Amino acid sequence: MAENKEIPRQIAILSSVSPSTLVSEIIDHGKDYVALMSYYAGAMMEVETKFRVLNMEFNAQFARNPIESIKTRIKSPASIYEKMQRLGKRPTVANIESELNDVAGVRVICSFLDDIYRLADMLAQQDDVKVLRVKDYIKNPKPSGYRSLHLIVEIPIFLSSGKRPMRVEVQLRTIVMDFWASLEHKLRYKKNIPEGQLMEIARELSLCADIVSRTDEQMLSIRQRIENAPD
Ligand code: 0O2
Repeated sequence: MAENKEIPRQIAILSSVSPSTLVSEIIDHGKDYVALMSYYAGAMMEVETKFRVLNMEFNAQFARNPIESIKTRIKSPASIYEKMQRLGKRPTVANIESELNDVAGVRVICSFLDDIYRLADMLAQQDDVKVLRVKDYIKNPKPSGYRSLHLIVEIPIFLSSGKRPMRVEVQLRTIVMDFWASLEHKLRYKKNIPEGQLMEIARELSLCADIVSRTDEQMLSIRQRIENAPD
């Protein structure tokens, strides 16, 4: 996500692609590509609406919002092209749909740690949602320190020609996890960090992730103590 902050990297990627290859892909498949992206946008909107409905219902029941904010994005053509190259696949419309799970992305920023799992369960229980994969980077953080719960879900969209299942990547994280990931993402794409400092910076970022993660646990514990206090 945050595609707009990656413009220099995307330009670099595009300039490394043979212009004739790229142009011929776009000319031959441009209309199909645009149609596919519109299907992903539809699926992304469906998933976003599901979370907004859950947030509203939760608020009515418990007088608090489990969701702080929701961000959505469609992967940019340059990022799609880069990922297809990394996978060693031609970036045809059919290959993009079969190989990539994260063309449509929905990021749900939650207030508390337990909200993440509650919302993920509530989404998974809906009978038009199929959970294809779960990656729990909260229980198993990445070496960088990155924490979030990732789900790949399949959801139908209804077109004039009928029903079409589409895949969407959902990332659920707390405000604290999002704060860390956003800053780390910005730092990671700074190209001018001397090689010698990279290891040290990575180690410090990972330590920061541990510290902010403890804040999440403490905030949850404080909320639970307040909820359980006698009126
Ligand atoms: P963007 O711009 O964020 O969308 P997969 O193809 O899903 O099997 P992949 O792509 O390696 O495998 O998925 P992974 O690592 O489970 O999740 C990828 C996404 O998670 C990234 O998207 C980031 O959004 C986020 N992410 C993963 N690791 C880190 C990390 O160390 N730091 C930060 N800040 N974010 C991370 P992309 O592809 O980078 O693009």
